[in-house]
Amino acid sequence: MKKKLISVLLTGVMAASLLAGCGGAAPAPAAEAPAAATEAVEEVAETVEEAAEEVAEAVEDAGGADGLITVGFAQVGHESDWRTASTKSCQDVFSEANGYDLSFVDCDNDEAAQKEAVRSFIEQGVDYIIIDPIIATGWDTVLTECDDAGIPVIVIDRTIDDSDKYVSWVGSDFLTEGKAAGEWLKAYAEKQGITEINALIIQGTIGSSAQIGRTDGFNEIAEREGWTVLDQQTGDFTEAGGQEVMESFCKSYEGKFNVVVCENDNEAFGAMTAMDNAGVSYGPGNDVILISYDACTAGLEKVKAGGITADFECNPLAAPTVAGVIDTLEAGGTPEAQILVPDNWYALADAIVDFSVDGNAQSMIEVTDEVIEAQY
Ligand code: GYE
Repeated sequence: MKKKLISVLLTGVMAASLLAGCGGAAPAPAAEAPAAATEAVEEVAETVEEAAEEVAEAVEDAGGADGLITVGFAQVGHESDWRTASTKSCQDVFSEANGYDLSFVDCDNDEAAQKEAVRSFIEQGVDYIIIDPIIATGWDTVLTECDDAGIPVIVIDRTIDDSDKYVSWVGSDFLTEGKAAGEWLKAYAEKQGITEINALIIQGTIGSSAQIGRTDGFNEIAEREGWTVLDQQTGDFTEAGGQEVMESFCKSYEGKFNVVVCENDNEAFGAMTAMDNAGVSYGPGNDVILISYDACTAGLEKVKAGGITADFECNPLAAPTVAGVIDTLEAGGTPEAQILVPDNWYALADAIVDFSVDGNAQSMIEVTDEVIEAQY
């Protein structure tokens, strides 16, 4: 990029000095100026104009006049505390102070709007596109367009199933999160002497890889253990959605359930309101074991207060790792295709039990004020 910039600059300078040379000669009266000389001047003027255009283009290629790396980020939306933390982290990392010019689009959980956002980044000619895919499928066409435009795509958080036209994915292992919740429940129920599990699941946005992994992971353990999953319905990862689904569950399954699994903290907050209104007690030592995912600050506060029995983290701070991927690409290297962000599992002391996932022993973190303080 630098070489190209220097060569077009030189062309411009040479053409300009040629023009200056012509202009410097004692001007002949216009009428007498030989046609050839006029043509020569016009040609040089054209060359200068073209060179100027090329300079502008090369400057743009080299990261804009300000030298910033341009990044477009098509974010899922603003449905949860997790999402707020993810957005903040991206905006902090891809700041001007850090050498980036970020185009951020909140896609409001609208799949079509998300594809449009990506296409607008292609039109802008950004250097890199980051996508947190609302759902896992339907991506190949737009990713082919990114590929054709020569713009590297990095996928953050949720995964894409039907295309491999991206450089790297950085995120959490949702299937492991779901299995961890299931294996924890098995160990915790044993400790509590609970022999029968009748579970209700409030799922995330259907078709998102976070929903698919968590639902499949938990259900795998439920099937293996012969538990009853009474029902599973989506709350779309929102507090309002969680409350609405739980209100209907409380009516349909009154007195029949002893476990509620919410696929994120915000759904759990909504489910807690619905259970409060229906007079159902939940949390350690109460009628219903409440399991949640994300473990953002507000979620851990509910663990500490004895509402959520165990919270399975999904770390939203993947942006620094994505910046590392961009650094590798800028240096001409090949980043890893998949980079996992590690997660922790949280509960109060009494709900901390030993369990393993796929043969790997897991450890849990006891929720204290300091732990909450340190969380995002
Ligand atoms: O769990 C939920 C959010 O994609 C992992 O999306 C993310 C999920 C997260 O809305 O709170």
